[in-house]
Amino acid sequence: MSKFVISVMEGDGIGPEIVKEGIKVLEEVAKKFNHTFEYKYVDVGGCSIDKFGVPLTQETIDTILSTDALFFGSVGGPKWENLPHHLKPEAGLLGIRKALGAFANLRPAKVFNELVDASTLKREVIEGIDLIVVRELTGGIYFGEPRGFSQDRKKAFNTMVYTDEEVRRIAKLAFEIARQRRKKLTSVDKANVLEVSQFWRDIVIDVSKDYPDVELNHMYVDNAAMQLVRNPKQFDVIVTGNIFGDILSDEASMLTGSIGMLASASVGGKVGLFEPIHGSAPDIAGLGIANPIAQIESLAMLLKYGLKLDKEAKCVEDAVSLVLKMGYRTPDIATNSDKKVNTAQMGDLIAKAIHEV
Ligand code: NAD
Ligand code: IPM
Ligand code: K
Ligand code: MN
Repeated sequence: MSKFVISVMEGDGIGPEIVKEGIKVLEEVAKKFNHTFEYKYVDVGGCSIDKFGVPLTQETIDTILSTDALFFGSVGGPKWENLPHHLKPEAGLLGIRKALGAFANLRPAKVFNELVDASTLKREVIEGIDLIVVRELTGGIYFGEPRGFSQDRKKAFNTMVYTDEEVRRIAKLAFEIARQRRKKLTSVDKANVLEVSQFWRDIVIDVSKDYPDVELNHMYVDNAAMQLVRNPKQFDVIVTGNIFGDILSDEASMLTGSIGMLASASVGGKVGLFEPIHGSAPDIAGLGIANPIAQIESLAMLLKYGLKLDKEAKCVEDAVSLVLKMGYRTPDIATNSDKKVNTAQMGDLIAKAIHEV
């Protein structure tokens, strides 16, 4: 029997609705495998602004740093949209990623056989897809200085900057991941236009010398966006910078049927952060229809990468598969013949399935 302390950040919009389902599933994992999970609830984003006036406090950072992993919902929404950038909910999320040093964001896109028809793409294009986007998460244009508006507001600017160390460490991690998969790495950049991308490419090539067993190719980001829908099966591991990874992973999510399916792990720092790639979905918040699977798959990543509990992680993944096989679907992934369920029902089914796989 082991005891773990998890920080839990429900957040805004659908965040609390789906994080609750994740905890429901984790409690069944605890029973099945005889673990104890202690939870420390924290606020980041809009909920933190409402309580403390800022999207992230030092106390929240310290609490998270004292735990074994961070299970994170989503932040943001129209209520806080007009705040200055450094006070927006999103700044809280960027702040916690940076504070943890979570420089690598792993976003796997795997197509469940049962959901092939839920995708907007043709069956033959997506059947059997298994790719992962490795997104650099604490550098690039998101964090580069200088940034801001000119005083007269006639100009605004951001800076895309990468250091040798930042590119090298994410490249190494991507090669390591590729080595354990199908040994194919695609580095995505815009080296035909941006110096920072040429720099990225040169370093990736340098790192590749230590990985002769991994096949490396380079792709411009505009072409990569096109190739992802034309022939996504050509990809195994994609490594790319912060903003390109943000965009390409939302695109990749639609291969799987819904953005409500795609989980992520932000690793490489002191404490891992595990969250779905989607946001707070203000358009469906409070309706109880959000798909909790991306959040629950993020829990599987927390168990695997955050706590090194491989069996437990696999059990959660298998439970999700089983419920999908049984034909249960939230509205975002439902086709006509499916058994339609809401958020809480989907959570209940997966929690029960933990004991059936
Ligand atoms: P979004 O990902 O919140 O929603 C995009 C669309 O996908 C919406 O139509 C939404 O209903 C749908 N969707 C998302 N998750 C779903 C789920 N689990 N089940 C069913 N449908 C789902 O992106 P957006 O609308 O561009 O952004 C809304 C807010 O979320 C913004 O404030 C944005 O900054 C924030 N955001 C936060 C994160 C994060 O916390 N990591 C990520 C992305 C966006
Ligand atoms: C994501 C989100 C965030 C990002 C925003 C909300 C800061 O889109 O997690 O993908 O751009 O990284
Ligand atoms: K999220
Ligand atoms: Mn995003």
